[in-house]
Amino acid sequence: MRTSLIVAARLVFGLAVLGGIGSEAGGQCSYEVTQIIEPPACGDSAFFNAIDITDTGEVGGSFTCFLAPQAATWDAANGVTPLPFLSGFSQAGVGGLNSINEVVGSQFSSTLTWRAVIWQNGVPSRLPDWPGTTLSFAAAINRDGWITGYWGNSIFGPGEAAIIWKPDGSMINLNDELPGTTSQGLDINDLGQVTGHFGSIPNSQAFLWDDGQVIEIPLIPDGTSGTGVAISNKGHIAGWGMVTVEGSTTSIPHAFFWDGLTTIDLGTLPGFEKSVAFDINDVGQIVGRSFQPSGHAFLWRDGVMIDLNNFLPPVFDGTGTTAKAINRNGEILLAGGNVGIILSPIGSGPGDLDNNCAVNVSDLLLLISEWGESISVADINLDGSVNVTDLLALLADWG
Ligand SMILES: [Ca+2]
Ligand SMILES: [Ca+2]
Repeated sequence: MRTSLIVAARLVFGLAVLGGIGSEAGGQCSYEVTQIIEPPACGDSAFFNAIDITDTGEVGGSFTCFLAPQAATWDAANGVTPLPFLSGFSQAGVGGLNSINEVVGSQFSSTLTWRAVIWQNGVPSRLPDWPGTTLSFAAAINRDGWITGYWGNSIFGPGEAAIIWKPDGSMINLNDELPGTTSQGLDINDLGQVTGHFGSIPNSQAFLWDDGQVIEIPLIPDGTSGTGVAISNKGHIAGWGMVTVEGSTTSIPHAFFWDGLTTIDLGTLPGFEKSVAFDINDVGQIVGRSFQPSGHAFLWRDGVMIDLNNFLPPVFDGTGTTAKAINRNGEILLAGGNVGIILSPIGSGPGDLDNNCAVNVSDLLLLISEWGESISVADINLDGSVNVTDLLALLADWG
C-alpha cells in the first residue's frame, strides 16, 4: 500500500504541475430532469411528496390520493410503487431509505396514532416501542439498518425523545444522554452518528451524538436556536437555525453548515430572506430551500448558493420548489408543485468525485486525501477501501 501511495503522490504532483492546482474550480454542471408522478389511479387530486434519494437513485416519499398519504418508492424501472399499510393503519409518511430496499417512516391508526415503521423489501413491520410510547417517528436509516427518529408520550408534546433503533431489535434512548428534557433524532450516517436537536423548536440546539459522546453544535453567529437535519459520513452537519434580524426583535430561519469546527451561515438566494437545509453529501454539498414564503430549491457548493429553478423547464416558472436530498453522485431530489423531480448532473462519471461534471486535479486530490478510507466517495468500485483500483478508475475517466 505504501508503494501505491508514493506512486499516487507522484502522479498528483505531475498532474498538478500540468493542470495548475488552484487555478480553476472545475466544471459547471447542467442537469437532466426526471419527473416523478403519482400512479394513474390517483387522478388529478394526487401529488407526490418526495423525501429522500439513495446513492443508487431510488426515491422514497409519499403520494396522496383523496387526502390520505401513502408511503411509496420510485425507481426508473418501476415508477411509483405504493408501500402497504399495516393492518388497522390508514396513513403513512416516509422519513428515509437506504440502498438495500429498507424504507423507514411512520404509519397512523386511529387507536395508536403515529408509530414508527420499517418496510423491508416492501413488507412493513412496526419498530419496537420504548416503554411509555404513545407516538413515534422514524426519520432516517443508514446502510447497516440503524434507524434514528423520536418517540413521544403525548400527541402534542412535550416529551419527544431522540432514539436509535438497531437491527437486532435493541434501542438506545438518546434523550437520556442529551441535555434538556426533549429531543429529536433526524439523521444517522453510516458510522452510526446522529444529528437532530435537543430542546423544543424554536428554543432548540443542534447536536452530534457519537457512541455516547455528545457535541453541542454552536449556533449560527447572531443565532438564537438550531436544529441538525442531516449528517454526512464526514460527521459534517447541515441544518437551520433562527437568527435575529438586525435592528429588529424578529428572528428568521437560516440554513447552516457545520464543518466539525465552525457553524457557517449559508445565507439565502437573492430576493429571499429565509432558508432551511435538508441534506448534505460526503463532499459537503448542501440542498434546501430559500423562501419568503414561496421559495426556490437551492444547492450550496464551494461557498455559493445556486438557484436550482434555473435548471428546470419553463413549466416550473413561478412554482415553489424545495430540494429535499442529494446523493453521492450529486443527484438532487426536489419537491415541486405536485411532483417529485430528480436533477441528474450531465457528464458526471464515476471519477467525478466532487460532482462538478469534470474529472480533474480536484478529484485526484480528493482521492489521495481519502486514501485507505473504508467509507468514502473516493471508493469508486465500492469494495470498502480507497486504493490503486480507484485511482486507475479515476484516471480512466479523466477529462
Ligand atoms: Ca470533479
Ligand atoms: Ca475501492
